[in-house]
Order: sequence, then structure tokens, then C-alpha cells
Amino acid sequence: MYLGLGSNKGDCEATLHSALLELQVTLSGLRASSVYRTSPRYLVDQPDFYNLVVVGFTDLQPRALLAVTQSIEARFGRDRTREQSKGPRTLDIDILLYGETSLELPELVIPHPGMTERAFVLVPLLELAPDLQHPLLGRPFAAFLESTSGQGIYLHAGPPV
Ligand code: PH2
Ligand code: MG
Ligand code: MG
Repeated sequence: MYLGLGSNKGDCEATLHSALLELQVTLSGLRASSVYRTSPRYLVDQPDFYNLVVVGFTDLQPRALLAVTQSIEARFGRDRTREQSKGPRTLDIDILLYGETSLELPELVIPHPGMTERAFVLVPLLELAPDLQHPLLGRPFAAFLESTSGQGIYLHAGPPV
């Protein structure tokens, strides 16, 4: 499955690195993209984000995986009860894709509905999987990139792990 990570509060690079070490406990064969510095989307008056995408394998079902990613977010100081929607966060881990699975629960929608419009997801995703297709829309993710031009995204550093 593919996960998107983001951080724009605290020591973002250290947080992303440590979060990947924790994800390696749950995901086998983990591969990480480069780290990108990205202009904030949706709520624009906040610091730049650092974003990357990882791919790996797990036996956990999506809801159990969500519990793991949320507990990692919490360990890095994320407090969902106190934060602003789309606002600054120490660590955000979003489940982007889970094989070809399509799932719509109140707390979890897969594929992630926002992913096709976000350069901060598409660019690192395509770095890991240039030919990947959207499982529901049947189009390559590369085809969505065009409509995201102008969203600020800058290569910051190579893969943290
Ligand atoms: N996450 C948000 C809101 N806006 N912008 C960028 N560039 N990267 C993010 O990860 C991001 C965002 C809420 O999760
Ligand atoms: Mg999230
Ligand atoms: Mg998010």
C-alpha cells in the first residue's frame, strides 16, 4: 500500500525520519520517496510542509493499519482534538492506496479522495511508481499531474531511509 506523510510543525525532518523507522515495524519492504518542501494547500497561511510517500506491504486490514498510523501520529505529538482542520501538524500519515481496494467508511476513504489534485502526493508517488494507475479512475497518476502545475513543490532531500 501507499502512504503519504506530511509535517509542518516542530522538527519536520527528524519527525519524518523517526516516523519511517516506526512504520518499518509494520510495513515490510518499505521504500520511501525523496522529501519535498511544499507550499501549504487549502489553508495557505501556515508554514511550508515537508512531504513524502512510502510504499510497503502489510497483512493488516485497512482499519487496523489506520489504527497504527494514528497511534504513530499521536506519539509525535499530534492531538486531533486540538488542531485546526487542514492546519499545522507535527505529523500526518494518510493511507493513499491499498492495492486495488476501494473503501468508504466515515473515518477512512480509499483511494484517498484528494490525492489526484495534490502535487505534494503525486510527485513523490510517481517517483516511486511512474506507471501506476488509479485503481478506480483507470488513468495513470501521471495524467493528473498537469492540473497541479503551479502548486509549489521543491525537492528538499533524498529518501530518509
Ligand atoms: N496537508 C494538509 C493541508 N495542506 N499542504 C501541503 N503542501 N502538504 C500537506 O501535507 C498538507 C497541506 C492537511 O493534512
Ligand atoms: Mg490525515
Ligand atoms: Mg493529509
